[in-house]
Amino acid sequence: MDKLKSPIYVTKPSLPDLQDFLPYLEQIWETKILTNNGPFHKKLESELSEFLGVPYISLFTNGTLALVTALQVLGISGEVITTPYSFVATSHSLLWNNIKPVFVDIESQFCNLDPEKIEHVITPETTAILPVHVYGNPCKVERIDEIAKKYGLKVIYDAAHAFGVNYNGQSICNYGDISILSFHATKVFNTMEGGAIICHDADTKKQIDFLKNFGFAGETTIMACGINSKMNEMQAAFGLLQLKNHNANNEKRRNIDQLYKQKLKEVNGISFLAEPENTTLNYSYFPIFVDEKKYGISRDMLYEKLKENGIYGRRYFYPLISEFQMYKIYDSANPAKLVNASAVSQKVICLPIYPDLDFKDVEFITRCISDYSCTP
Ligand code: T4K
Repeated sequence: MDKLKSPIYVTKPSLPDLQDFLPYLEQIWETKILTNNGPFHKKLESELSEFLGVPYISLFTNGTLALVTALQVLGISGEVITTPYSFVATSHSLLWNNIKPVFVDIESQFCNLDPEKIEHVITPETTAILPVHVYGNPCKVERIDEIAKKYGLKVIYDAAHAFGVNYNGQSICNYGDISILSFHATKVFNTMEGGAIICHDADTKKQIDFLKNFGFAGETTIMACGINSKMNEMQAAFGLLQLKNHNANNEKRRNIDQLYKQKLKEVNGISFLAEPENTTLNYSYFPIFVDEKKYGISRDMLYEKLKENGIYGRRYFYPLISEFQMYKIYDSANPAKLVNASAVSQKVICLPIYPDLDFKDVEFITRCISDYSCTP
């Protein structure tokens, strides 16, 4: 089999044309407005609000600080129910707020927090639920909402993977009390680093804007112990250009997703996620799941063999958050209670997917995978 000329990584960020960025830079150089709610920041907030169909959005330096601030603005404390199957930033945001994470298992269909396991772990200390729309597939939002209402809990969605995802004809970010997005280089919409909080009312947005600017509520007034997590003007200008290309990029991702599915559907022991109903996806990740018995070699052996061929997939999310030393101390981190998450985490490889990924490369990747298959 032919070797690749250059490695293929799990993702490659999309960039606007450099020529198109220059006028934005010239404006920044001319005005000397570099940050603190400048014109590009304001414009990106307004364009994103319209593009996504969300009422209020506040831009951040990154998704992690957006999460930390989302918890603060809602006054979350005590215990929060969350998923172990995510990037570690999800749980870290709780620890930064002195909140105890309570891990609950996932459902295996879409790898999201299983709402049916939430009620068993609610205690008088529980104040909120922090689910993740893993790989951009919507959580069971109606059921989560129902449970939250019954127990008077807040819901903060980590929608870091879910930029542009619509569910039942509206942005997935409109569900819950608050959602956060990540605009990191590896995400479908990137501002190099970046993130956002989406909320439902003007007053919450105002409080968030105070919190991301040290807590200043005027020149001489501090309303809380805020932090500095404002997006700067270069990032915001970059984001304005990125937005123009988003739909075309999403279409390219969709085609790659279809090609993977077509090429891998016959490979014994390799499965992928079904498409959720009533959902417009963003094709941010392409996870496959390796059933060692049927496939013939383990997930890790396939992962290494792909690397030998220059294909750098990622095992998102292995290890589970609950398996990291700092989280093992919690009762809820016991693997016996996280059966689905543990199993999925041992099987997953996210294959490369990004708009500029060549169809020939997708075919090469799928050939590498089918060549290692072995029928029992
Ligand atoms: N919640 C969830 C559910 C998340 O997944 C994340 C972040 C967050 C919250 C926090 O949001 P942020 O604070 O990050 O905005 C990456 C990202 O760093 C992280 O943003 C992301 N999730 C996580 C799932 O993946 P790594 O350590 O796997 O990234 P890295 O640097 O190995 O990049 C992967 C590949 O992408 C590289 O092999 C090559 C390519 N790449 C990467 C970068 C950074 C590029 O081509 N150019 C680049 O600039 O964590």
